[in-house]
Amino acid sequence: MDYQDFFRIKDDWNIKIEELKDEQLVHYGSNLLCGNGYLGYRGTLEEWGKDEYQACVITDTYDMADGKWRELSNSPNALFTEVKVGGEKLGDYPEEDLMTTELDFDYKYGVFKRNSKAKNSTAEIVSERFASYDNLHLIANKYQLNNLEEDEVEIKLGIKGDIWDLNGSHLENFSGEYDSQKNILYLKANTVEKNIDLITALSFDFKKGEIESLKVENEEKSIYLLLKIKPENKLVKFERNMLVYSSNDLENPLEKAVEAAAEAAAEGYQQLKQEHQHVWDKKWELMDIKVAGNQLDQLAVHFNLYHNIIATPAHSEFLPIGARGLSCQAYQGAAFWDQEIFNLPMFLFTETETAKNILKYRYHTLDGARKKAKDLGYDGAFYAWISGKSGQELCPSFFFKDVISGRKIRNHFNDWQIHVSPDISYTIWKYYIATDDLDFVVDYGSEILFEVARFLHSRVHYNQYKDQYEIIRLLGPDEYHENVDNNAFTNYQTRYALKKALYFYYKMENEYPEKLKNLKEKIDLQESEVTAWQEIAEKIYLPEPDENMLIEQFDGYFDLEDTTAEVLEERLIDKQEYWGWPNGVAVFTQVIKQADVIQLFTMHDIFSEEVLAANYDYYEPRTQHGSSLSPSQYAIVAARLGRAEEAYDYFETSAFIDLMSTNKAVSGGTFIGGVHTAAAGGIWQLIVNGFAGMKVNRKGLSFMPILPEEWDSVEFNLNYKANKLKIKLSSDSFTVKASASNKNLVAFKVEDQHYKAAAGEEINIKI
Ligand code: IFM
Repeated sequence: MDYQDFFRIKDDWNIKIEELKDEQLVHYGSNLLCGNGYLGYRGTLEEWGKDEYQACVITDTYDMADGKWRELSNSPNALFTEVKVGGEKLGDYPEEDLMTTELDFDYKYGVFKRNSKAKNSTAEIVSERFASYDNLHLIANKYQLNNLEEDEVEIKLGIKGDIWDLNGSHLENFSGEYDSQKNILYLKANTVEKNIDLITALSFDFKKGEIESLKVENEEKSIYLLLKIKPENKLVKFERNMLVYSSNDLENPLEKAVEAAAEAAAEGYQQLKQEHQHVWDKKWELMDIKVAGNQLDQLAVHFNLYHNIIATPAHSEFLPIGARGLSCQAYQGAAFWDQEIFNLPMFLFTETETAKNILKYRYHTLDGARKKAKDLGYDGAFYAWISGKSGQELCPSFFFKDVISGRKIRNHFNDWQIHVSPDISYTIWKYYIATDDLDFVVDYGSEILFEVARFLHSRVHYNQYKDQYEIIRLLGPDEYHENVDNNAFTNYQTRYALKKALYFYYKMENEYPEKLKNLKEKIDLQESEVTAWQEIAEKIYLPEPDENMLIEQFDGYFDLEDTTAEVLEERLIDKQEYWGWPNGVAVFTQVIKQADVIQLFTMHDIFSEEVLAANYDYYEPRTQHGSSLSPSQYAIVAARLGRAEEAYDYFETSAFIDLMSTNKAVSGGTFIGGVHTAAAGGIWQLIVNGFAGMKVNRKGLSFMPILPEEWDSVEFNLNYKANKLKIKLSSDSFTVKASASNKNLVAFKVEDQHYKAAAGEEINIKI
């Protein structure tokens, strides 16, 4: 497959789609998403509707419409537009051959542009929009009709409530109004389950063209204006603003939406855009990664960084990052382990406050995790596999269906995939060593650490014959093998989580005895529990490298049929078949869905290079990369092994998952399309932890740089313990420049040498 089948490169930040392909509509909608962590407006044309996957996903609107999936709701579409020129329809409708369209997306500022030319006349539609970072509730749009040969243009614009929903319609009780004084329309509705009010408002302002008549049309779920316009110098041009507020945002969302719509109209598109760009400029100062020597890769890096940023509700400490961000309703707009292990690291070393917010979200959802533990007969906090706002488990027990028999499949992601809890503890530790923010750990993190330790205590089994603790009946990162015992990744994570809980318990005992006392009272923590954590941490079974240096992914893995994903592919009766539990083609084989032992290596620096190499060589041919999380982790280990070109191949696989739509949009009958935000976050890790070889642990900050030959250099920024560093890596040099505003000397290691960078100092190292 060639990238040009999907897009063209315009420059380092912009892609171009020269001709729309009907079969790529899902893909455009997701990839060309305007978003800001509050909303995600899919990359669709103004005349499109639900058949073209038009949707605008709104954060914090969890609701269940079909009795099964609790997911984010979509807002009605206030950018809807239908045009008739001289009585003839004008627009680029799939399967109607009226126009040709070129799309352009700017990943620097999240600006979507279209340029459509009529086939049978000189008319053009040109429009542009962005989801503002200055006012998160706003999408600003300018829309223009050019070269009109006719004197009469009819425009239907307004707010369309009939939109694409994945699992049932979330809104009811629609009522719309038009305020002719202010030129503002609004549509009010509420969600069907939780009764959240959702207001969509629209202000507009004609800049060219005279409104000759205006009629309001109310439909069941929509409100429109039918306008007759006289073009001015063959032009019609208007600006408009879509505003969305919900009753979860504030008490009177209607008043606010109307007020904000009027304010936006008064400011005008250009001014709004400048304010929005200013916020992005500040973000890119911290988060940009510059790749020299390959413009396609640079563009792909920008694409991925952009999507990781807009998926993240940085404005709130109460909301999760969805596995598909706000690109659609798939994966319920909810957090998986992806959030801490894939999305967060980029923020941790750039926009640290956002990393803190993400962890605070886990603090605020402790009750949901406690409930899950209790419901399943455990103690402490068992974090949801799929976590929405409350933290209660959103993962339905029946997720996939057997596409051959049509019968539903009981998956155990919700009760056996336990590593999400220690993954959160792991990340609290990483946050602590990268920021020295002990206050956060004492005030928030410690409660999570203790409750997770408690959960793990109640989840492990003591094997009296071996005098060791084991974890039976679980699934690790590789989701094709459910119901296994002693998944290496999970067992190592468990020990880690227990040790970090103990570390902070004793630290607080010494340094914050009063706070520890209060917390112990709050969660009724007993000394005997802490003693037990110590014992489990010492005696938990940790699969060690065997005589071939191999770590067994779980008990008995090496006894399974040894084959490859390609062979299994041929055994499929139906291409859509689910490969995992209980009897999918991979279950009784060594073929794994995603990095598992390799995931352990990217997160724990405790194994020798020999062990890394042996396991990489073993597991790599057996990994299907059926999860978008997988390639970035293989790339990191490949880079650590000095295999720059293999790492680069995995970079390409990971970076283009969405750009070239390589992952399936439907699995086991369930829609799983949309932007793969973990892969997007994985690109940052792959470059920083892989090619630059950055590690941050108690020993400090270190790098093992290696550059693929396709690139001349890579540059990125780090925020490490509140000091800023600019890093530049080329094939023979590694440069660290400490910001002049740094308060401390920054110590770091490159390969085997130690360095210290004073404020303003630049250190060039030959590699
Ligand atoms: O969390 C992942 C999991 O590891 C693989 N399946 C998809 C989930 C969401 O991205």
